[in-house]
Amino acid sequence: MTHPFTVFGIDGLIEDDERDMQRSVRAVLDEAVRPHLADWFEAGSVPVRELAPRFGELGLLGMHLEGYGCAGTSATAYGLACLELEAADSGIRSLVSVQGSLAMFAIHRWGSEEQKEQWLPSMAAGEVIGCFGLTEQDFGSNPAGMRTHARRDGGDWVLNGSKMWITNAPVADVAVVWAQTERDAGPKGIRGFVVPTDTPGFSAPEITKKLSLRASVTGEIVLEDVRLPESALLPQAAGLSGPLSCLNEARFGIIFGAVGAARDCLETTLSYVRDREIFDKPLAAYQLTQAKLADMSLELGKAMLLALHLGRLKDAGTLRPEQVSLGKLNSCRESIAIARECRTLLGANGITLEYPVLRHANNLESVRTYEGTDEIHQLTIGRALTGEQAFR
Ligand code: TGC
Ligand code: FAD
Repeated sequence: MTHPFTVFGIDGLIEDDERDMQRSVRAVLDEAVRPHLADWFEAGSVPVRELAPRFGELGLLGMHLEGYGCAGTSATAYGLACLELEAADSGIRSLVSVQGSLAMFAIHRWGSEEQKEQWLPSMAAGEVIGCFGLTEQDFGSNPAGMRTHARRDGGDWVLNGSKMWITNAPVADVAVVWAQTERDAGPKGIRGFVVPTDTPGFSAPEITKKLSLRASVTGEIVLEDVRLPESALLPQAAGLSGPLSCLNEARFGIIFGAVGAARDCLETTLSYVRDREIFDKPLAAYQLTQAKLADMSLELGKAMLLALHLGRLKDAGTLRPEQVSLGKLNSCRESIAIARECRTLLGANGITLEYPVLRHANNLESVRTYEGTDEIHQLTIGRALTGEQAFR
């Protein structure tokens, strides 16, 4: 049996140190995460506080950021780590993405020196958990319309409003919250705040009954007269470009991550079809099966090539947001198709948690929705192609 990536010759495109890092991440996941995933998914809970320090030790939190206890790897290496994390479960990759690419990146890119020194080393170690509150109930795809607001009161800021669908909010120690600070300024008035979650007036009820990303904690953020000192404001970010710059980082991780989920589905399925006998011969020996496997391998390999190409562009400092959209759209769209097709080959076994494929397919429903839906990325690519914005 030859691995789809080997057919594509992907191995030669990955540096030795990147492959070593991938192997060590995979080994930790095999030991500490993979055996528990079905139970966590079924229970709808995940031990974030135990996992975060393990991931911190591996240098996975804020992995491609420089200084402040962060590993400072290449972007491509970070992407490959996301691939391994999501090959375990999208919820596990989400934990790392939200911590490193959203909460830590926001502070690293837009924070004051004091904020960086206060928060980043303990977040890199996984001792402090962060979350990132942008989305609101009625403002998901269109965060520019957010209602959460911050008003000046003497030297303080007072925050009121709510955020929805926030990964890790119920377990977080610190939240990066985006709020409107001016009545008539539109998106230009959007500013970011670093909010310790024990601040009076802050609460984060958990969202339950999810059918997707069950091995991940999701919550609301409710802000009722949350009073913060001036030093809580992210001084360098003004306007929507602040949060959107963070989304570029998390979307980049998903480009690789979703490929990992699809790889896991296809590896599981390749092994299954060789063992499964139907009408007295292996399922792998039927032409219809091989056609499915060939088509899935083709899309998986193409998605991986695109991810690596975009990773190298990011490392060269030339990656543009519309290129991130190309990758996020492609990886999510093709990975979910692969997961669903793999499920067909597993028959009834495919609907259980004994195999990871339907867990991945269900997770990928969230992954194709958060960090910009398929349609938002189509419109972003469309805008780059035509010069016309069609969001509004
Ligand atoms: P638009 O007029 O296009 O831009 C407003 C300002 O932002 C700048 N900008 C960007 N800057 C950095 N990176 C980008 N990708 C940027 N895109 C735009 C732009 O230059 C402008 O700057 P300035 O200086 O002129 O003010 O804004 P718009 O209101 O038309 O919105 C565009 C749109 C629809 C693409 C944007 O709102 C969008 O991306 N919507 C989707 C929202 C989204 O993805 N939310 C994700 C929330 S976080 C999350 O889901 C975490 S999931 C957990 C996990 O990751 O695992
Ligand atoms: P909507 O914006 O209501 O979209 C509904 C449909 O309308 C979609 O198909 C969309 O593509 C389409 N649509 C929207 N605009 C247009 C348009 N202009 N033209 C055509 N079609 C359009 N957010 C955070 O801030 N932080 C987090 O940590 C976080 N974690 C999440 C975790 C999970 C498990 C999930 C599911 C979501 C999370 N989100 C988080 C929220 C996520 O970013 C939003 O769900 C996402 O941006 C989409 O917003 P929405 O759900 O409000 O959908």
